[in-house]
Amino acid sequence: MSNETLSPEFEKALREFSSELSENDDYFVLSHHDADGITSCSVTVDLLRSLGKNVDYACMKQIDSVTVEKIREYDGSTLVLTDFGSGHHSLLAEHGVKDYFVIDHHPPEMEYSRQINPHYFGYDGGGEVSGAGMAYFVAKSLGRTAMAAVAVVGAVGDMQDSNGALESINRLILGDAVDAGLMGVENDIRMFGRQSRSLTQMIAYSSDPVIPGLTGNQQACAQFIESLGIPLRDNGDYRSYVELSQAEREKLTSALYMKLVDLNTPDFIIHGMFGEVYTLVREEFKSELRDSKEFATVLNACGRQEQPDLGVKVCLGDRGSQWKKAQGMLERHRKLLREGIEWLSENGTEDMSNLRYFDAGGVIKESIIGVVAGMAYGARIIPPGKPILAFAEDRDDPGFLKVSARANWGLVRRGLHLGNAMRECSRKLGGEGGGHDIAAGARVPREKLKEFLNIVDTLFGEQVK
Ligand SMILES: [Mn+2]
Repeated sequence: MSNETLSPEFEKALREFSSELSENDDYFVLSHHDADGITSCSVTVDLLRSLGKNVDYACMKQIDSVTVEKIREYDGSTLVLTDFGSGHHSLLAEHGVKDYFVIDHHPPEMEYSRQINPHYFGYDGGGEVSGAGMAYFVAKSLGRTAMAAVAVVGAVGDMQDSNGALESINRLILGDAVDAGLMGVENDIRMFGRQSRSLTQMIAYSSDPVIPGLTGNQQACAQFIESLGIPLRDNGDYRSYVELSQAEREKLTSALYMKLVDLNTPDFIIHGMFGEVYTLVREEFKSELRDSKEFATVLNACGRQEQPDLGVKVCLGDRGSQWKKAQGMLERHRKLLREGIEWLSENGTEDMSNLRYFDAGGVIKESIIGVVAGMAYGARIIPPGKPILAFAEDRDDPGFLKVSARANWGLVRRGLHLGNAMRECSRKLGGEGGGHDIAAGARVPREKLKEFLNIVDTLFGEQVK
């Protein structure tokens, strides 16, 4: 699977960290509420329980001056922060939180003795290892490897496979998951929904790449698939991609490939469509949990609707009542997304020189507005030539707006970096922000909206050559 090994320094630090971590009896694991955070929490809870410890846990959106007060309530247990914490030491200290452990992959704010973070060992937490991966390495150093596949879901949830495959030490975790018979790796089309979506939905809702004539148009997709002699249904039920025979898969993927070539789509976009897909082979056929990307979406749906604990229970193995509830979260998540996209197609976006934006004024919740923007962008409800900025009310502070920014690989290739732009521009106006090149976010004072748009517009113009 991989020639990668952990550096001896990293191995040693992991051993020291985990032996100190395991000295106590009662723990409280606190984690971020996205897919990587939920999986980080699950891997850590599984480890501590396997060691016979008492463990409670929670996941939340962020550590800030408000939520930090809640952290103090867990006095008495040993606090373990996962997938966040490395950037919060001074905040935690200011609020009297101490003696906590941190397992994180975000750039650390400062050295701290009970912290394990890949940046100190030459690994990039943005692409080489996720929060869940770090939790996995901690667990593995204590002999626990049962959660390898869940850790891979965390990495995929953090988009660490965006170059077509997991890289670097992420592949060690993948290798463990494969060796343990938990996961399968195939080279195939990397569209979302291979397990649980119908073929037409899979292609119509694909956001990267956009396929002119197909994206956003289920009817055209149905015709396209049928024209290849591939039946859409089997006994009346819509077929998903994983139900196709090998010959049908090849027919479909090469037809999509040819279509993109005919449309003069740049090579790197076509290449990005193919790569590794990670299957949790012990999960039920056509279940969302069988595909790592779809699994991550289930977890995000739980987190965004403030039920991250359901996600943790699913990761820890519940396939009964909690999984049922999590499926309900996914349904509702999809419904909210559909409604958001409908609102957007009716109301449209505002156009500036180097960006488009919309302000949903509270109609679309801040927790899903970024996803709505990304999907609408993919479906060409928003034209793909410029990045999109979406504004929503900040639930915790009405004086602020939440900004979600989305772009595509074409723009990123030309130099666009949304994370840098969000960080720089929001800071200038008394806000905060950051993120990836292709997806990022920020908070800005509400009365500075126009000013923010202007400086972002100018910066994008400088970034994109
Ligand atoms: Mn993460």
